[in-house]
Amino acid sequence: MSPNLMELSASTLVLYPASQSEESKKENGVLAFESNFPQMKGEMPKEFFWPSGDLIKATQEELKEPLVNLGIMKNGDEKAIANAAELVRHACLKHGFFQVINHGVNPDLIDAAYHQIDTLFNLPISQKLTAKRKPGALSGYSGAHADRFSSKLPWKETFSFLFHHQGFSNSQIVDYFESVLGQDLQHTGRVYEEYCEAMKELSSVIMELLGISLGVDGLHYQRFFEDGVSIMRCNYYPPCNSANHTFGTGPHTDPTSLTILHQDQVGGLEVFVDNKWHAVRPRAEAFVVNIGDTFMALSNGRYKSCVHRAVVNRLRERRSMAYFVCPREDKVVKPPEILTSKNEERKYPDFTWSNLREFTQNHYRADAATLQSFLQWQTSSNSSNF
Ligand SMILES: O=C(O)CCC(=O)C(=O)O
Repeated sequence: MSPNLMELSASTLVLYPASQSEESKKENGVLAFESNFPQMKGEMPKEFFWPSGDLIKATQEELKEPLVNLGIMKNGDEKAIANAAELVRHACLKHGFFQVINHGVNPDLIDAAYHQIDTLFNLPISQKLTAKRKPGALSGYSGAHADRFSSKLPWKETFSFLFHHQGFSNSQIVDYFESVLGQDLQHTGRVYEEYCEAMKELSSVIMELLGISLGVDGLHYQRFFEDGVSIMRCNYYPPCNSANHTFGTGPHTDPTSLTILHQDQVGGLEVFVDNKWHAVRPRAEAFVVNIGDTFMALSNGRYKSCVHRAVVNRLRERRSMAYFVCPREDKVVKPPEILTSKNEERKYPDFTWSNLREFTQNHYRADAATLQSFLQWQTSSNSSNF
């Protein structure tokens, strides 16, 4: 078994606001993390310190990821589409990161979604905890992921929720927000409903381009994700006195298929390429797109799911919004035949997103070796079932 298998018996860090009653501490049971707590103003709690081996600084060189103009996908200019596909192909063979511009998402909607991050994370901790993520679940509020880990905690708060691509009402997110946070959050839910709808459209265009870039029918991946269930995550990184000793998000690859991320202008996203950490320049007009482990398998290992991380800032808070595209959970993940027919071996056996999700949620802390470790785990669980 890999040494990185999760500490399932993680003792939970508890950082309660001084004002919180003993009663409600017991009721909430687990963690509360808020940078406004008096405890967080002084020395950083030891659970947030990362080993020095992990704290390697980024080079001065920014990542040279391409800026792909998606406007050309609408007007059908074949030469322009072929050029864009070539840019994507080159980037995905090397590291799996590119940015998209002229993506068609209304900038006012992006601003509104950022505004709602403030609404969410400014809620009183008691209210945030009513939406606390349950063990093994994908949705809900999490402070520093201390419900899952007991060390190397990330300096952040997150709020995640699911978005079904089809078969659900157009108030699925409003309903979720109301159910976990109450009626006051109806507007927040409406903004994210619209944002996720826009992300779904955008992901479909990117899937078409990825298909073309791999020489696969442009509709193949679009169809594969048609009935998927994606995950939307709002990240809030408070300023941190000990920024050089911790991370906002530790080094990891995304086990999901494709990530479409918007980061604010503070900057902090970094990618590990050619044995160095490179910053990804924040661009208000662009979305950062990266390949996840599941898409790496769908491309038969051609496209890279790269290790990335987010650093925190000593003085400024930072926000980002990540939309993780995922297939329906029981869909079998395998590359299209055209990618394996030319004497090219299958790099990975069939698996379902639901199995990989379970592995990364419950058994393994995502890192560069997630996919390989998952496949070993899957093989050993299958053989122990005989
Ligand atoms: O905030 C960022 O820039 C990166 C976030 C991220 O990698 C994640 O949420 O998985």
